Amino acid sequence: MSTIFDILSRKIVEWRKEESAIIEKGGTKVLSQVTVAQAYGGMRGVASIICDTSRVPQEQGLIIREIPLKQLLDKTPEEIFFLLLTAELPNKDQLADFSEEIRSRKYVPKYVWDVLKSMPKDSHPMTMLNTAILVLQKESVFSKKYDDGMRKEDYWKATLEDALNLVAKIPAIAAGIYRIRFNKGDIIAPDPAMDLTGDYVHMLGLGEINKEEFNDLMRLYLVAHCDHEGGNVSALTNLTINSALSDIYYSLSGGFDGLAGPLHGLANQECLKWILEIMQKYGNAPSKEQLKEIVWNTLNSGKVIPGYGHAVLRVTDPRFEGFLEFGKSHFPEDPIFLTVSRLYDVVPEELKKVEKIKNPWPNVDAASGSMLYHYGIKEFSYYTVVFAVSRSLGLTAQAVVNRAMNGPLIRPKSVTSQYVKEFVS
Ligand code: CMX
Repeated sequence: MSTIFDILSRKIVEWRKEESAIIEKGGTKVLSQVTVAQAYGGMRGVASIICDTSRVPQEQGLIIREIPLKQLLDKTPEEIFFLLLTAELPNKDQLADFSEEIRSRKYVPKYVWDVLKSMPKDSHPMTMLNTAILVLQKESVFSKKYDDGMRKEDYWKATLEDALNLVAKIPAIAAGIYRIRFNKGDIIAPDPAMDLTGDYVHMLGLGEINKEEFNDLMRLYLVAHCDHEGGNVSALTNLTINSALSDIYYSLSGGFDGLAGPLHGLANQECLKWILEIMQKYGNAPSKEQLKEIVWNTLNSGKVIPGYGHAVLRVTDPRFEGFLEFGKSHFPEDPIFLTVSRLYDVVPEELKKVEKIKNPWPNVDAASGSMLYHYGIKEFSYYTVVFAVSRSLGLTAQAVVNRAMNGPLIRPKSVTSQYVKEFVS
């Protein structure tokens, strides 16, 4: 049997050769240019970093290791994590071995719970998640081995150890945060036999729900949010921090600090808050006219429509479509889901009327919260934590690949406004 370490050892030799050949052949070619507007505009569209785990063409949405997300919606998070790391889906034996690697690492030390339980009762769940990851940093294999003089070509192995430990523990931490923060009773211990999704659902300890159906939703949720190429706020932050050889406990919690912003992963919380406000005002079945009115009220008050628009995408997000399909087949009559679907009929047409908005279509956050709400997770400040459980797969995989490829210190050049003023004149 071949472990994930053996599989990657073989692949990395090839990947390193390929990279050297690319740089040797075309190292001086111009990949992208930067206009003054792009320098002032958050570097949109400037191709200047390498990310091999996934890509997001603007007319297609997420493609993981050259497989479109839509073809992966029936997979498990373990399969997706293996794919992100190795560029191949696992066969049956590889999956069994890889799943066991993860299962054996899922136990969370008591000191993490002590810290979480002593945090202020009104801490945001994302603050609790990032605190827990930082508290765990003392377990970093990378940091210990680095102090012991680890060789550069072995950095990826220590990073992979950290990645497996983090991905295995984060569902337990996330479930524990749910129970502590929202007074749901004692923390529920992991079940040694369960897979990542099943155990997360088990440890959340939701009451009377259709467990099988919720399990399937959670599997879909953890697959759909796993990665979104390398330039978004959380991925770029993770890359930058990790490039200083800060281990992935530091870089992942830093990336998740960015995910906690309302223009990024917190949009799912904002979106459900907005939908509940709409329903409070107009009842369970707001008409299209009422929805148009609320869209314009929101825009005119200077706020964004949460869950709509994207920095890269120019079509409906396939992740949104995945959730829409799930809702249609499992709870088409749910009033919140109905409002989500009706908003999809109304919002894009209205946003198209606002010239500056480049993408009027929904992103993943427009539907994801309504799914969790249906199964009883009504505390919407928790939603970004579920996003983060999934995104830990992509961000840790990106870090392993970057260390394997001896990724450089990230250090773009900044210029002053005075410099640009003189440059343009
Ligand atoms: N509602 C209102 N205005 C919007 C908008 C929306 N949904 N989407 C974009 N705009 C505005 C921008 O705020 C910007 O206005 P200013 O020039 O006044 O600042 C203008 O349109 C141009 O923006 P853009 O080029 O179309 O989009 P950006 O790359 O700047 O921003 C995003 C992308 C996602 C931050 C933006 O669309 C947005 O704020 N959407 C709502 C929040 C959201 O759903 N975020 C989740 C994204 C997915 C994720 O990361 O999880």
